[in-house]
Amino acid sequence: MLIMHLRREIFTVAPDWQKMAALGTLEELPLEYRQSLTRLNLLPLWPSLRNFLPHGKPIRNTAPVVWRYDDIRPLLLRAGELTPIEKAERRVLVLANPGLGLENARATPTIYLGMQLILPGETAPNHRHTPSAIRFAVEGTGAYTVVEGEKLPMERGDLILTPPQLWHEHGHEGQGPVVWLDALDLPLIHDIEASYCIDGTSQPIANRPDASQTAYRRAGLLPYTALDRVKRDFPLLRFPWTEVRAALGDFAGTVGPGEPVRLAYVNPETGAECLPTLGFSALMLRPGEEIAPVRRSASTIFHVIEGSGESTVDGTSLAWSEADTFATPTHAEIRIRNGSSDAAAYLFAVDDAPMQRRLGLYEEFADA
Ligand code: 1HN
Repeated sequence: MLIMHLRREIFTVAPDWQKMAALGTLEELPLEYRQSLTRLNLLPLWPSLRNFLPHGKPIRNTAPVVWRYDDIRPLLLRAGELTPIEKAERRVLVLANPGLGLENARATPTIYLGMQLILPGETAPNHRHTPSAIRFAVEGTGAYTVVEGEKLPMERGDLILTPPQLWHEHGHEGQGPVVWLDALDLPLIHDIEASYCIDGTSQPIANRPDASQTAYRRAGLLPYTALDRVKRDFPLLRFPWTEVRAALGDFAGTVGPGEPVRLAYVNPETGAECLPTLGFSALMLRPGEEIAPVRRSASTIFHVIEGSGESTVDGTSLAWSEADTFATPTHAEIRIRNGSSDAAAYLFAVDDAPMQRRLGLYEEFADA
């Protein structure tokens, strides 16, 4: 549920003394005092208070940055030659935000992104882990993911959920390379020292293939047995792009010009986001259209499914085309423009709004 938090700012006028008093610095403290603190594992708060708690807006190190698929693809295919799958488990190049330190492997403070390559006949072994993950198919055909015994095809633009602690493994029965985008809440789960995995043997394919997609095929229709039982956390595991694309096209006919044509991927039993920490949506930009989504406290990444165009993120201009991916920080001012005057563009978005909602701090701002 989207809750607007447009607060009337009636308590924000700072008293004069607060504005004038610069806080004390570390250097002002005698060396011997600082050393005593350090010896006892103590730290004075006031020199770093403004860093922990800046006024008005968070400090954002996340760079608005684009990763071009044309740059990634040859290097990923080369990884396919350099590193056999047994030596990689998952053959992935991580999309690391330079503003957050490349070695920290995060696209935004909460979102991990990687491009994964699987070659014909390869498998990526079965495991389950605490971070939540999704796969968004980028290129190729014939790959699949098995989640809790359910075999899910991965065709271009399909969204596959691998929810926290559920068994999952991948394989490729087709021809040519297959590439998908992985998105995980790994940065958060790792930072709270809660990230780990358990390896398993390959899952028997127990259910009918793609059963969840069949059972929840159409919004507004649920398996009858869903009415009188506790709602399931992850009833639907695959969202086929052919269906999402068609839904966006029809929905566009009901949305005024300049208003974002955007559909959220949700749990069909509850209508809530489909994973506990990350949110997923698909956007359509009509020919020549430019949109300015409302400014939000969440960080978001956008992946281009089809088309090309340009975005402005806090004043930084980012050009993008098919299969490119770009990152936007929390609280960012974002404009997205379709560069084509005769074809629609389609974007897939991943954001951390669900985790912010759970923490009670998600906000939308009326100033955009
Ligand atoms: C993972 O489980 C996969 O299952 C890919 O394909 C990337 C990155 C970090 C942690 C777990 C996968 C991952 C990952």
